[in-house]
Amino acid sequence: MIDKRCILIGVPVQEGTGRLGCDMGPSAFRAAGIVPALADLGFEVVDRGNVLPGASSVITHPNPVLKHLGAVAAWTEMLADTAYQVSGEGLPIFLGGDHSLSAGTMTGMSRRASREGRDLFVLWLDSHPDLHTLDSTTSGNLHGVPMAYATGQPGFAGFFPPLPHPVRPENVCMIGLRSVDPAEGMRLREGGFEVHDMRAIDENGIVSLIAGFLRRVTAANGMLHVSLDVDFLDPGIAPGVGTTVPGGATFREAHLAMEMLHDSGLVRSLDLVELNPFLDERGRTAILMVDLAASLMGRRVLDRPTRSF
Ligand code: 4U7
Ligand code: MN
Ligand code: MN
Ligand code: MN
Repeated sequence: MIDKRCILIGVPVQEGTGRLGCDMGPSAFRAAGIVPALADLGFEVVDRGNVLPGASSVITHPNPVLKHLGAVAAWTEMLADTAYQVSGEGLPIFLGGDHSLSAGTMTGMSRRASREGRDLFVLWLDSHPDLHTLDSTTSGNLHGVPMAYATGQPGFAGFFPPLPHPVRPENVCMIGLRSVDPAEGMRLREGGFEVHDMRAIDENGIVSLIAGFLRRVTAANGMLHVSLDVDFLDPGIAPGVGTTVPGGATFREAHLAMEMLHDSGLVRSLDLVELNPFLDERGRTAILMVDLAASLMGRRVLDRPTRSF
């Protein structure tokens, strides 16, 4: 039964960030016990191991700051195919790796949705919107571009793989934003995205924000992809990430979001991204991310084991 099978795909990409270490992410998720955590919930867990991209070519672009464009394009192409295929066999969980991997996973999931005559919706839990284009990024780090690519913003054609099924910005809900660059802010204001920054969580509570979006997904009979960036969480509870931004989601806000996602029954695929085990403290960030994934997959508070680190 497809909905009782989770398929783990390790994606050791780190070319999208400015610092090394995300390539160890998939190993840290396994060491933190992601397989038994899901198996305990009654899932058949298939760990496909780590995937690798095909050979990358050198791609030149007028923006001189871009880093590893050819490599990230190759990861994107491979992951779009992988996400499409694997999502026909179970619920894929992509163990990153940096957030550039979502360029591929959203593209593949969007193709899967279209194949089923449905629309892909994306819940984006991140302190950043990752809405830079290849032209607007000033850091050149391509973990800052996947949302722009997947929603068909201009400037990717000829550099990234073609995008037959762009995600509609109206189908994207971003929660947790607190670091937005000027070019991204412009796209957020004009693009049609549903956007809730940290202040919106403070003022409304995360429940009403998530519930409102889930109602829209249900009404549209949508397929839901969740992309969870470690930096959505407050760095005080999740230090194992390259881009720490103060003032993030609390432990309970994050778990509550996951619990609501589970109850909705709408989630079809999940990215766990940006974990940098080199920067972690005794595995605590990896363990928290595994526990959040378990909450999303149905673990209830009363079943939750106490874990130390
Ligand atoms: B992440 C940034 F400038 N916007 O483009 C950039 F603030 O996947 C950060 O969300 C990108 O962690 C962060 O480099 C990408 C920066
Ligand atoms: Mn991100
Ligand atoms: Mn981020
Ligand atoms: Mn990051």
